[in-house]
Amino acid sequence: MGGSKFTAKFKEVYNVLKSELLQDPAFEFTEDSHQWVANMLDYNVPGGKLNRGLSVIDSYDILKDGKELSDDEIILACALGWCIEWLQAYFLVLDDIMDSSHTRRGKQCWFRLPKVNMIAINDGLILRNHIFRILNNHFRGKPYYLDLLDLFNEVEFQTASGQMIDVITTLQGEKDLSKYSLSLHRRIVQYKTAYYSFYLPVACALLMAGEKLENHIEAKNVLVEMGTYFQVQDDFLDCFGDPAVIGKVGTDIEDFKCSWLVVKALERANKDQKQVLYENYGKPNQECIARVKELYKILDIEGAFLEYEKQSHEKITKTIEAHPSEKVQAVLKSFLKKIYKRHK
Ligand code: GPP
Ligand code: MG
Ligand code: MG
Ligand code: MG
Repeated sequence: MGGSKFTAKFKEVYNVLKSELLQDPAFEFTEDSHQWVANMLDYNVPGGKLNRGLSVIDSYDILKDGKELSDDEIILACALGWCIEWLQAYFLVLDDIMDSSHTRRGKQCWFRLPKVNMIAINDGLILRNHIFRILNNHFRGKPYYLDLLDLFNEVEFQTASGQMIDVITTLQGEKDLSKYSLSLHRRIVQYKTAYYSFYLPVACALLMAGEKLENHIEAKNVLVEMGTYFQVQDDFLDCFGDPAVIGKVGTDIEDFKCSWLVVKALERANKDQKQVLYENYGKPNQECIARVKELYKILDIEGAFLEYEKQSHEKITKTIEAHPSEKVQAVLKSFLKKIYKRHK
């Protein structure tokens, strides 16, 4: 997990954006609402790994080929990075409600706070709207403003569609678990995770650098591949990660999720072992969860994951090295380095 030389500056820009949003002339804040939004932002926006946000400025820096960035460029790239962190906060607040999760980034999920509860849904909407307030404040008048709006809208649509198939697939799974397959899993994670987590940061940097996105389809394909790999890691960590490190307690087994782990387990299981899965998967019961985890151990799903991780890394590296532009190669490699063999 390589650090970014822009981390300190990036964190400063959060405070600037937050205070701009709290002085938005389109709304007359009362003391209570001012306090609510300030607190809601601090709780949900800055506490993650910041990988997505920092990738915008890291990528932009590489695209500028060693030329020193001006203060203005740094602030703009950081603001765009924060728009992605705001998008992520918005998704996570709502995802935790849908997944009945308990913890996130080492704290109670926002909606679990008694004073918040379903107000979290509206907070999700506020977070979403903040993105377009920030874009309007800082990018209106830039030649790529319209492209940015289109990009954020398209990626949000793809993510919500991915989330839709994530949640409706569990209805299928409840009827017949054997329907879960690698191709179904791939489709879900491509849409729910890869576009917003991997393509979006690099696409933002490309637009800032004056590039047209239709000329970067190959980079997009590699980033979607990386995003898929990233979500397989997320599925693995949901079951085998250390909650103290990943900051969340997994819920995929009891939630009946079409996780990479259950798909692999179905692939490897004999008839009796499949029966164990059918009887215990998707039940909110500690003993059932423990049975499923025990079966994952017996089937060496961890070994299957390590093998997948190695092969996927090799394949992505080869694809990157075949890319015609060395600058784009460097952007993609720096992103891959941030996530390879991650534990959180
Ligand atoms: C990750 O799934 C996907 C998202 C956070 C996108 C949510 C999209 C919405 C439109 C709400 P996950 O549930 O595996 O993530 P985690 O393990 O972090 O809960
Ligand atoms: Mg979730
Ligand atoms: Mg989810
Ligand atoms: Mg997960």
